[in-house]
Amino acid sequence: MLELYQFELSQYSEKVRLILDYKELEYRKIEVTPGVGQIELLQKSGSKQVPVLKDGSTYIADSTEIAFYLDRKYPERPIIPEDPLAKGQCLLIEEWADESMGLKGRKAFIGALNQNQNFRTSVLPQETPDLVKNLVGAIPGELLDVLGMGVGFGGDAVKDAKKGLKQDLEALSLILQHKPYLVGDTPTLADLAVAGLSILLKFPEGSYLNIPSQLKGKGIPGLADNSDYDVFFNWRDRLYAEYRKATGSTTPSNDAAPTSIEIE
Ligand SMILES: N[C@@H](CCC(=O)N[C@@H](CS)C(=O)NCC(=O)O)C(=O)O
Repeated sequence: MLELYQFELSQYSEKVRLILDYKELEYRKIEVTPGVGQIELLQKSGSKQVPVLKDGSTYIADSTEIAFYLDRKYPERPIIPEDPLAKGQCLLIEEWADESMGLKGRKAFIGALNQNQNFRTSVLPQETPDLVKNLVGAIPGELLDVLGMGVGFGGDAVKDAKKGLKQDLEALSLILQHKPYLVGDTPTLADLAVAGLSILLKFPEGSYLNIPSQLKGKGIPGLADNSDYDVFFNWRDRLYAEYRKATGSTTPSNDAAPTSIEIE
């Protein structure tokens, strides 16, 4: 069976989980322990970043490489169009989603964690005893590692990221207002990348992620709760309802869930 080395909260891992589900491929999730687990992953696969897919004895690192590999090896339900114009648009949107939306989403999410005690507490790893959680009062390095970034995001960087995301969400909402998918009439890698990479902006409502139920449907204030972007998030909900499998339908391994919370 395919194995996905991942972090549950990683948006690039989510992009791959959505692709695997869309293609109706069975897989087993392997939750990587930040730090020590990443060194093991590096030794096995050559990458210390998740996601990494293992197919037989082959390791494939990087969500884009994984997407290309899967479409080549498992051509049923293709995600990369053959038509040259559609293929060009699909690849362009996927690259933009990875390098722009995904990175800004991470920054804005960290900004929300910094500014919001409840939100921060909610995403601490489950093993963290409540007492420690209450005492920590700051984001533990481990969590920052999970999200693939270091400390030291200035307020301006977070503000700029959020401003850029607002433009992105407006653009996506305009495009999707009268279209079922970003390119053509069937889902492509462009849709799966954009939808998967948007989880940190607003966690999906359904039972798709191994996160506390209170977090579902919640996200970055000003984005997740802004009705201007309803078209986009409703579109994503429909895509998830149709193609993303609920948790429990994959074989978990060492799944670490964050603990319970309250966020505004
Ligand atoms: N370009 C990579 C980005 C992967 C990435 O940023 N992964 C993060 C988690 S979302 C990670 O592994 N961070 C830990 C680290 O960089 O040490 C992809 O598309 O897969």
